[in-house]
Amino acid sequence: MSLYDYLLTQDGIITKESLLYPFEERGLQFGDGVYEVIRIYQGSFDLLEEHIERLYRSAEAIRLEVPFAKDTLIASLGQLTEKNDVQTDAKLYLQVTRGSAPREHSFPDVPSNFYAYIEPSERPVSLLQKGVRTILADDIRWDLCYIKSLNLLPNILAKQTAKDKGAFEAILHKDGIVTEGSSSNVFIIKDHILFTHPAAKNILHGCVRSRVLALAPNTGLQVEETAFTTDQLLQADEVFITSTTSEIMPVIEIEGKQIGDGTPGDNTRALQRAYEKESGIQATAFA
Ligand code: PSZ
Repeated sequence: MSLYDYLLTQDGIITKESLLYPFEERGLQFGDGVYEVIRIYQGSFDLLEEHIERLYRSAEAIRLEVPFAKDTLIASLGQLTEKNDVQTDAKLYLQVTRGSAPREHSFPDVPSNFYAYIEPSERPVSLLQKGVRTILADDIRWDLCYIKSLNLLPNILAKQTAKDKGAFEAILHKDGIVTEGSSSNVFIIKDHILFTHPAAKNILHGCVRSRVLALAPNTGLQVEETAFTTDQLLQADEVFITSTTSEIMPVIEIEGKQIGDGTPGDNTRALQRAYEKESGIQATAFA
């Protein structure tokens, strides 16, 4: 048995090797489903209710039933961490798909498939300290990116292009307006004002994004949920991206152009510290 070998399904907790999906699974054939990634710090979930709320919103938006009531799901995820004896920093992946049935585009009359599993996941401490390089890419996705759907081809292609160019993330823009990253939300700071794209239908409403917006006034920043252009992005005093596993990740370069003096800015650092405190992280990356 390896670390964290148990997963949760609609039929209870089983071992990973006993999960057998039929070849006609709608997640596999259509990407017909939704998912979540939830942070675990030292065995405890972070932002659990926020992620569960978003899961149900995503599922409802594609007329998909989650095969648990919310409180049952939260309790079962707790049992999963206990069964796996999770003590470390980790992440939980969960997905719901429209079940297994002979391949036809329209909905089958079968139950949803659900699974959730846990993997060890260390905080990217060195990158959080130094910051990351990014590229720009066209946002070629559909209109409903607030749905955390399994259809991630444009995101995957943008991320691979970033990786090929030695960058950590691709910052997406539509007609010159920055939307979000391939797997993150994007923020800029200009003259002590924090800007990020509004929580509209064309971006994912990140759980870390919400926490950052709540913490920002305490660090002396004014908050504006207003979209900005790629020019404003490149001219910003500070830039960072956020996600469950990347937390608040400073961006020090975009398309080879340095942001500020090329090191993480003071406001970003203050937010990173506030974030660690808020999520109950014990070992600080910013001593
Ligand atoms: O482990 C990883 O690489 C993760 S865990 C979460 C993400 C990546 N990304 C989530 C995400 C996203 O996929 C898009 C398109 N926009 C924003 C985010 C940030 O969402 P939260 O803050 O909820 O993780």
